[in-house]
Formats: sequence, C-alpha cells, structure tokens
Amino acid sequence: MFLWGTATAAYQIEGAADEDGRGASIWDTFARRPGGTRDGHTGDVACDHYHRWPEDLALMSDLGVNAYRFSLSWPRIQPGGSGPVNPKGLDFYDRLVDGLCARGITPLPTLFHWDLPQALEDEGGWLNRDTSHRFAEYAAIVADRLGDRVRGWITLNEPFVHMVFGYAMGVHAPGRALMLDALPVAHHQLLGHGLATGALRAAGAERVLITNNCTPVWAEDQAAGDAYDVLHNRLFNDPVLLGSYPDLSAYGVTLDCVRDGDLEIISTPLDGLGINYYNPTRIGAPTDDSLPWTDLGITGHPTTAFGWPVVPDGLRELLVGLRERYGAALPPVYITENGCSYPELDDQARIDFLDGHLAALRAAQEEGVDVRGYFVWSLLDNFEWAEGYHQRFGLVHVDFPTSRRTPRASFHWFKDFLARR
Ligand code: GBH
Repeated sequence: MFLWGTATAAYQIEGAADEDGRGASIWDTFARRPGGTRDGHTGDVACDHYHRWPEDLALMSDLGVNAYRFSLSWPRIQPGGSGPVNPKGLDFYDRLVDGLCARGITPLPTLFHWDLPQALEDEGGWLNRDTSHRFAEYAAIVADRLGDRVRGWITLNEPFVHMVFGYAMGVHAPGRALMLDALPVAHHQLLGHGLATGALRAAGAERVLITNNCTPVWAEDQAAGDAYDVLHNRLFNDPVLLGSYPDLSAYGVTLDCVRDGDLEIISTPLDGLGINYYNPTRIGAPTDDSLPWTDLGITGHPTTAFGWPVVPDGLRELLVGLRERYGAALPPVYITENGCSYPELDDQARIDFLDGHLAALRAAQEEGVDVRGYFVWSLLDNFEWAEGYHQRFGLVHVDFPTSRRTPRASFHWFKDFLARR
C-alpha cells in the first residue's frame, strides 16, 4: 500500500512544554533565549496539539490520508534523556497511536526531530558519543510501549540540518557555531541511527527508515558542486546505504571519531530511505576560503513566501540521481516531507506546488524509482524553528494563539486528489 500522508514534528505542534512531567529540550532553551528566534517566538503553546489532537485526527480522517508522520518528544518520554521514563509522556503517544489506528491511519513516528533533552546537551549533545547509546535506549523504550501497533519507524529527521544549523552555524538549537568542528555530530547521529535500528528490530519492527534531506546540485563549477554534494547529500546517504563515508580529505577534514565497527552498525539494512525534498541548490566556485563552494541561489523560478525556489522537476532529478548512484543498494524511497510556505487561505500557489511535485514523483516512478510514500509538510501551520510562526506550511491554517484550525483550499484539493485514487 502506497503511504499518503501529512507530516509534523513534536516541538513544532504540541505546545504543553511544561506539562505532565515533560523535561526541557534544547529548543525550549534556544527559543526562550533573547535573539534565539524571530520575534522571540517559542513552541510553548504552538498548535496546542497536545490537547487538540482529537480535532487533528478528525482533520486527517476528513482529508483521507492513510498515514501520518509525526515525531515523539524524547524529553516528554525521558525527561532527563536517560534513566526514568515519564509515564504520562508515553500515555500521550499511546492515545495518539490508538486514535490513528481506530481511523485506519498508519502511524509513522520519527524518534528524533531535533528536540534533544537539554540534560544530554549539557553533556555535549551529539558531540558526545554517549548520546548515540542514550538514543538507542530511548528507541527501545518507545518500541516496547508502542511496537504492538506501530510497525514502521523513522530514526532521525535530517541529520544534516541538525548538524549544520544547530552545531555549525548556530541558527538552530543548540546554537553552537563550530563550523567544520561540528562534523562529529554527523557521525554520532548516524551511529545513534544504527544502534536505534537494532533496538527497533529487536522489538519486532517491520519497517525502519532514516530521513535525509537531499538536494539536487546544479554545479556551475564541478569541484565546488562535488564538494557540496559530498557534504550535504553523500555524507549522510553513503554510510547508511554503502557502509562507507565519502572521501573528505580534499576538504581538509577528517572524521577522527569513527571507531572500528561503527560503519557496520550504521549500515544495518533499512526497509526504506526517507527523503525530504524542498529545492535544488546552484553551486559555484568558492570566493573566499571559508567553504569550498558558493551557494549562488536559483533564479528564474517562482519562489514561495519563504523565498525558496519552486522547482518540481528537481524531485524527479533527485530520485533518478539517487537510483543512478546507489543502484541496488537504494531501498524503496518514501518522500517524508515536501511542501511550501504560503499564508493565504485561498492558496492556489500551494495547489500548483503540490500538483507539480506529484507529477514529478510519477515521472520518477515511470523511470523506475521505487517510491512508496508521499507526506505533505505540513498538516498544520506550526512553529517554523528560527522563523517562529512567520512561515506557514499548513494544509490547515492555524490562528495563533487561539489555535483555531481552518482548512485551506489546498486541503480540499488534496482531499479530492486522494479520493480520486
Ligand atoms: C524541514 O527542514 C524540517 O524537517 C521541518 O521541520 C521544517 O519545518 C520544514 O522542513 C520547513 O522548513 O536557501 O532557498 O535554497 C527543511 C530544511 C533547509 C530546506 C534549507 C530548504 C534551503 C532553501 N531546509 N533549505 S534555499
């Protein structure tokens, strides 16, 4: 069964940041710090999904999706990142999963969508190898409680973005600006992914995926384009699919933290690769020595309200490129996010965006790529990280702070699309 769904993430929608024993996450710390996010917005209330989830399930039933990708808040479940479990946190996801199953919607939870327990960050976060082991313990806890109903899991969301925005540039939590010294964050997340995959399998999981955000690289300069492709795409896909890291020596960096046996763990076979696609990247030769490329930006295409270029065929190009690079090592692909920011209720631009990308997906399938799912980012307008509530990705408009939900034109369009299938 092809999975048709919408996607969300815990910190972006739940709110209830200090309720029912939830511990602090790095996003609580970062968003509450002056200058952390635009206008000081936080996820303290967000969409109030923690209380309004029955309404959100009803919206999904009405939409007609057969799957829902959401994330579990690690600090809600294990407030200190290790040790004691918070029963009320697990109860929340238990109710949510029951509600999904009752409506015939397949749950596809992501274990980590960037909201690391603050207690683990205090010990170095993903710079600390121990975090990988804590992650596997947390995976075992949730699989033990939910695994009788949850058959498919995603370990990590976009380890690239978490490393670069969170630890290299400091524009996301935990707000560290280490540049290339952030590289161990890639390895420790991937090691955590591999260890968690083992824990999920031991608990009987049927489908385990990782979600990487990938971008087709439009190279105006070959060497610079290759460098960007290596550090953005291959650094996260190669170890998982091929069991080896791409050669980084040309960029003056080494992954000293890799130990014997790590790559075998990281390349534990997967049942699918989750791909988040937003747009291609146009790359030219470097103009200074801070990075081995220049991001030239894409011109000549429409842009979303966020300013991101709209290039539907980039999805086909990306998928066909993955198939060419990895061949038989590429498992079935799931588009775990695709969407755009537009504020209007009558959002014809979002309809055009989705229509174009769904056509590109079909074209990739016709070219032989095995795609088995598509999830719109996002069900609801939500806390868009550093942008706070200023960017609106929802099929459903949310009025902040009353939390009133209003389906947009794109919701009705997607509903018709799903009904026609
Ligand atoms: C995802 O990240 C996240 O998983 C999700 O939580 C988030 O809400 C959603 O997307 C929307 O942002 O400079 O014009 O080339 C997306 C990561 C990183 C995708 C930056 C697009 C470059 C746009 N993104 N990126 S551009």
